[in-house]
Amino acid sequence: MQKRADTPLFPDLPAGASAPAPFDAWVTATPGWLSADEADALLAVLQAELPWTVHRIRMFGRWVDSPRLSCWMGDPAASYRYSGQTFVPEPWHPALAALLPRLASACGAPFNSVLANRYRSGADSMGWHSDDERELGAKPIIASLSLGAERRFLMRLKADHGAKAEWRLRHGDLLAMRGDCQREAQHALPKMAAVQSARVNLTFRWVKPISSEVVRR
Ligand SMILES: [Mn+2]
Repeated sequence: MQKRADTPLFPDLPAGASAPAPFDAWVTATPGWLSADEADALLAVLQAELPWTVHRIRMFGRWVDSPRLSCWMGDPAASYRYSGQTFVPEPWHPALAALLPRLASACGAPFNSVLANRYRSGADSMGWHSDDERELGAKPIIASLSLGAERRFLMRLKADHGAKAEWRLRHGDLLAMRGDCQREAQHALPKMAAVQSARVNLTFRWVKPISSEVVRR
């Protein structure tokens, strides 16, 4: 792959614009996918009603508290097994279940679960990683719906950290990742000291269904 310059980044993706290659093959951004009114209502309901918790995550080989609040929700069949335990998602909040047909139609693929993340302010963040959990399969389609505070979303190639793209994700924006995005690239949500308010990010996924005999809610 051609070596790319470290700059310019992609400071402000206008409506309908696509990312530079090779990221354009993997990422589609749709600014204002939800109207401001819809986004306002959804943000208020989710902040108040989702059972937000601090997840333990593995980063650079260590288990640490995730630097954000999370909630994992979905179909019982979206459960997965890890270290002999079965992890079962929370039942769908109706406001999220109602979005599923629209998301499936926008992305051309169904979703059976959502990892919701709440960044309380610009001090909450997420470091470089890929969404490469085994239960998502080899080429997952992940739909990321942003609500609340505008945040920077960064992507870089695993093989060349200088090859980067950047988006500004705003209230109501949808960003879909597909193809080899998780295999070839990493993404991050950096801290932004000036941001005082919360961002809720909904990442819809398809988890390979496991047998209903294994799953009891
Ligand atoms: Mn991620």
